[in-house]
Amino acid sequence: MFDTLPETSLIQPFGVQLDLVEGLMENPTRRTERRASAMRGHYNDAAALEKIIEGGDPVHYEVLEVPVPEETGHLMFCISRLFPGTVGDECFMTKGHYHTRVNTGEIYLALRGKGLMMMKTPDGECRWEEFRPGRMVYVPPYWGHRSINTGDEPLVSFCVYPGEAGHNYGDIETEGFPKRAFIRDGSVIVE
Ligand code: PAN
Ligand code: ZN
Repeated sequence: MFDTLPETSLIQPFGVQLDLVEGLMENPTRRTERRASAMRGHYNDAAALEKIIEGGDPVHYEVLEVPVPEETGHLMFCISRLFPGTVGDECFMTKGHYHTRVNTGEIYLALRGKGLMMMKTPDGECRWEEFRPGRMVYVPPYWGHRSINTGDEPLVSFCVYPGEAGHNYGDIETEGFPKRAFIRDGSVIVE
């Protein structure tokens, strides 16, 4: 009945309840959290980050998932909740990554809060798109991506990406992104 697709596992269909008001996955089977201490090396003001770590090392963001096989044909999906705040005057953000399989894209649907999806290519081209509830952002293949919370409530987004994508954090750690987002005099500045 099917063409041969040897590397794709057959699993049972399932549904997952999302709370679109709070921006929560109600029954995730995996929760990954990153605390401030996981963000060393990413912010402009390293001393300000150390103060936040010394002050209790709060959760910076969390990722809620019901994992499926990380294989071609499957679609990974998750909800990420990035808390509001600044390190110095730089907005809280995720580490960011390229996909290990660089020719895989991703769809983000913003559910709650306000922010930016910052994207870059390996040769340094940089673009960003606004996140606000109901807005979808398409991250094309090859683009590294990082979420940034520019608001004062959690930035919640739902994302979907190919099962085989994988995450490459090392290259972003080395390269950084050409642009950052700051709050200055109450306004969001990207520079
Ligand atoms: C997302 C991200 C999630 C957390 O699921 O993994 O928002 O960001 P970091 O992975 O950069 O810590 C995604 O882009 N997956 O491919
Ligand atoms: Zn991704």
